[in-house]
Amino acid sequence: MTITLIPDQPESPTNRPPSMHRLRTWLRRPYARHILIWTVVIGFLLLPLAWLMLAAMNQTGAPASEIMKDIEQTVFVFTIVSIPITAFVFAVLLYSLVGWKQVSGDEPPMQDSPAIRTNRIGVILWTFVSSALAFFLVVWGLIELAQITANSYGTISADQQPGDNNSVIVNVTGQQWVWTFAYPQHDGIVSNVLYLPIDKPVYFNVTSKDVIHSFWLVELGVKIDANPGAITQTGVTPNKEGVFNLRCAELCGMHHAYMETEIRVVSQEVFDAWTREMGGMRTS
Ligand SMILES: [Cu+2]
Repeated sequence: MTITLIPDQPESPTNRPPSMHRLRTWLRRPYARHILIWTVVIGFLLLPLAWLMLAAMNQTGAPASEIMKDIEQTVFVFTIVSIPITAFVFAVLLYSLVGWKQVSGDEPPMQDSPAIRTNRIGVILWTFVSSALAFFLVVWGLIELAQITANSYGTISADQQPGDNNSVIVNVTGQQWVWTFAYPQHDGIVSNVLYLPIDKPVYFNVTSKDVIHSFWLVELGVKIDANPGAITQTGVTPNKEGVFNLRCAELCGMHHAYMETEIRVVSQEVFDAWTREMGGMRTS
């Protein structure tokens, strides 16, 4: 029995050329160059996404608080940081869809140069780059989370909230399918529209009468569960006057989609006038 040696031996651990040489050979392949060019092109095409997202979020008047500003900044940075990897994945996808078609017929394609998956430099490079990007996102996320928690006054229980004139306490109750806001510092007036004075810390004590709801101040970047039998705390300092949206963000039954109302962020004078006016129609 004779053994015929095929001239183009497939690469194996014993005849593998050095990593750098194989990387250069791989980069010389026309498709490798195409994928890299497409990565750059798609990357630039995806860039406007970051601004588009902000425009969509700001349509109804956001950011109306520091918290929302932090959230928007995070969305923006995360979009930018994920663009290189997204662009590369799309470039490979595009090549697989369009470029790969050129290999046709029954013959399997020849191995035209060394495989990239076993290339030490290549493996180290992409592991390092994707890990560095992921690490940056984790660190950014943790810092922003701490910032947002500080701006929403963490979870300060009702008996520890400053009951002075420099802040507003609002007791929020969700029920199928309305929101009710009680102002204990202002003779317990009750409203179905959330009035807030500008530039003053607001503390919310949130609860529910029936099922789980979610108290979402859209343009102010606040969202917390409203649970029956429990009180959840959060807060915000509105820094923009205007009319904003308050929605329920937890599927809570048939009319969940209509469980929304207005947030009116007004000047201190308007707020005081409103509380005086509402004082006359006290329900508590
Ligand atoms: Cu609800």
